[in-house]
Amino acid sequence: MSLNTPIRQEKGRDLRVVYGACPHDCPDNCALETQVDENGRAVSVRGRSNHPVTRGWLCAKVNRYLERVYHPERLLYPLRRTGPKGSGQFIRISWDEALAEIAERWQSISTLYGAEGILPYSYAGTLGLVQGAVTDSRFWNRLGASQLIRSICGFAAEEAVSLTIGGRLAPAPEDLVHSKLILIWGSNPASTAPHVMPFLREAQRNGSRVIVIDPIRTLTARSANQHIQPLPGSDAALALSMMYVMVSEGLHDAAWISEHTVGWEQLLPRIMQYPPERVARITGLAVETIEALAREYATTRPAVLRLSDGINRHTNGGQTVRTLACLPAIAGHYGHVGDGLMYSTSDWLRWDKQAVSHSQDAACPTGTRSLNMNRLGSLLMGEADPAIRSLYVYNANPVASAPNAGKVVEGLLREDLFTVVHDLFETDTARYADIILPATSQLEQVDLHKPYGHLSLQYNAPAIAPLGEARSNWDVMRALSAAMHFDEPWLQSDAEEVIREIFAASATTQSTLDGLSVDRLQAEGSLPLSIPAEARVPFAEGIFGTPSGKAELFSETAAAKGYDPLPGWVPEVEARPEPTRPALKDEPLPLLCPAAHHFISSTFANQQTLISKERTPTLRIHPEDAQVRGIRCGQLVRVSNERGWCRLVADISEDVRPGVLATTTVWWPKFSPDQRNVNWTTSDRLADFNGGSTFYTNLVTVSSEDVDASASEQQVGVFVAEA
Ligand SMILES: Nc1nc2c(c(=O)[nH]1)N[C@H]1C(S)=C(S)[C@@H](COP(=O)(O)OP(=O)(O)OC[C@H]3O[C@@H](n4cnc5c(=O)[nH]c(N)nc54)[C@H](O)[C@@H]3O)O[C@H]1N2
Ligand SMILES: Nc1nc2c(c(=O)[nH]1)N[C@H]1C(S)=C(S)[C@@H](COP(=O)(O)OP(=O)(O)OC[C@H]3O[C@@H](n4cnc5c(=O)[nH]c(N)nc54)[C@H](O)[C@@H]3O)O[C@H]1N2
Ligand code: SF4
Ligand SMILES: [Mo]
Repeated sequence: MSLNTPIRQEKGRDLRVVYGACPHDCPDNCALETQVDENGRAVSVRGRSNHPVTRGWLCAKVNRYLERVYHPERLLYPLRRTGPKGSGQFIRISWDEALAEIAERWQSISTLYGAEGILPYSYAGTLGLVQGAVTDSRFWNRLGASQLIRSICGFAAEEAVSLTIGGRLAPAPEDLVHSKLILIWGSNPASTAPHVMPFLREAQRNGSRVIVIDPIRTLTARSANQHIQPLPGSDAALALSMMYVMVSEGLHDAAWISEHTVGWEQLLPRIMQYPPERVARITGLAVETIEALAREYATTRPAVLRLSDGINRHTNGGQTVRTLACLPAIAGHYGHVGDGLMYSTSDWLRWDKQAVSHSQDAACPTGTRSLNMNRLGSLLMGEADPAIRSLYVYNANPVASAPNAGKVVEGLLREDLFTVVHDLFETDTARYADIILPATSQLEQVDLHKPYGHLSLQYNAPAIAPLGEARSNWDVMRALSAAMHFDEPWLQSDAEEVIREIFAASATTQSTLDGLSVDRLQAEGSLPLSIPAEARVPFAEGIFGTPSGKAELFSETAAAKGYDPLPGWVPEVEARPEPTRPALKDEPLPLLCPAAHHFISSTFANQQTLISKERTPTLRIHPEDAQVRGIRCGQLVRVSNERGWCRLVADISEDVRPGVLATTTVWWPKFSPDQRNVNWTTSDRLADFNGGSTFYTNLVTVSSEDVDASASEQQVGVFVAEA
């Protein structure tokens, strides 16, 4: 089955050890080892000790991976709907029946209306090359289905970083120990990239300072040397004001700016519009806090700025990230060990696009339309023209995780929509399916993983046989290709062959693959990318991947796309007019809904042990705001706006500042009060850049009054019982 299978003696038994990779949407992309007993059952999943970032431990979620793999509610067979949509009534059918029915429906849609009437919807289930990227492209390109714009997570930020520094290159987590100042801006690695934390601690032990800038007192903020709590959506103004202070006090790096940037003259007048006195009113921070932050960042060397995608999920998120990406340039913090912008390492290796997708093959129809996944509900409800007649969901749970989820449900209830869901579990989305297909877990499939948070590649060999009749994403694509009579060899090759093909094509242009091979990856599991020590610091030679080869403070490319060519701040589309004034009782407040510690989006949010640790879907509200509204701690409150509502358990807390609300996500609607979660309120409006998502631009009113008291106590009983 797999090549990397050393036998180890443990507890008197011979256990086979299989090397793998964590498939989840997490920058750490841990190297795993699974121990398998003589009956072919996995008995443990651990982090590999010789990996430079995993270092022998896994997070609170994947430590419990076997509970997921052997979960009693794993889907094991294909199912067909028998009751009304959403009723959860299904009967078992065979794979042959399921594939034949899907192929027949899709052939008929293609003939009558065109294959663009079929939309594949997927995102973060697995980030693997085969079970993600190849599955996302090959079959759909051949079919001529609508293309999905994969914008739900970091699309605005990726665009902003590319426009400014020309690519996603970042220092590796290990290099944080060289930083004297680590500025963590709108990012919560203690929960979302936990393997960064030991390096932060080591830096702190060596005397470095960690400053967290986040409206919420997160787990990361608790252990920082300083926590700065601006109002949401105000960060670009804060960064511009830091530049103002630097320029006013002569702390900017004029020599570096003149040599390595374009657009300084144009940016300067913009900076001058952001004196700390003005920005104190925008951010809710003290003038002294802004000044001190600017001075410390400008004068501490090396200083690194860590960003992740959280901060980009606002209507002004693209410009926020673009402004933040300019900060290191103004201070001369690019190109040295321990400095720079720590956003993503994705572009150290770029897979050959044609080998992945075969989109240029003659068999693939060209010019197919692209639809933005953030608009799923609206697309299903008429925005797409021609209409979407069939939806194929895999690697995703949009009823839980998509914005404006109420509208997604409305769309899924359409009688004329043929929905297929491929997942490991009967998610809230699967309940609306006409056909459900069972998916394999990572222990049951082959894949290759490129990280976005470090510099090693991970091969995932299958450790156990598929449970029941579960099939991997790519195996389903191959089966659907056969059912649709697509006979191109690149739709038939198995996962390992696909990996070999893409690896070989990519190795001709990617020097980071020098000396690596698929054979070595299979044998060793994980290998560092080939990056010479002197090339490891991004932009050390002062050359950026932008059109000018410099850090672009002014960007012609941005202008050509219709964006402001300069970094800048605009208020969010939904914002309080006077955000620093105490909020009145009925006044809507901004609600942030970032990542939960024990889930990854909605993945793991159906495991009882992890649900118990996360306790209950809460609304963190400051004591002053709770008092005006007469809200008690532990009470079920209603959170609503024009898009919808949900109910959350009030957690009165100074983790949030007055006028700001927070919850954590993503809870499964079916395990939430009224079977709905916070995404019934979040917006499907698109961000300023690249059609990005805007989950965190969300004004809501909070009230306790319209909740029926007895129902409320009952529900709180259910949801707080495990606390
Ligand atoms: N445990 C866990 N790990 C995960 C995930 C998960 O759900 N759970 N999700 C994975 C995925 S898909 C992703 S994209 C990453 C996300 O990784 P992160 O970006 O670290 O996660 P988020 O929680 O989305 O956002 C980080 C922080 O940004 C803050 N923030 C939001 N708006 C603003 C703002 O306007 N200004 C400032 N300064 N801060 C703001 C939030 O309060 C939050 O604490 O994590 C991945 N890892
Ligand atoms: N309120 C709110 N909503 C958010 C966010 C937020 O911060 N707040 N974050 C957003 C972000 S950053 C992201 S990336 C999205 C993620 O949104 P989604 O991509 O929808 O992620 P999940 O909700 O985790 O759903 C992934 C599904 O894939 C399934 N899966 C896992 N592995 C496989 C596999 O190999 N094959 C198949 N077929 N299925 C598999 C899992 O069981 C799970 O049901 O959520 C977004 N939603
Ligand atoms: S979720 Fe992240 S930290 Fe946890 S095992 Fe996977 S890669 Fe590692
Ligand atoms: Mo994400």
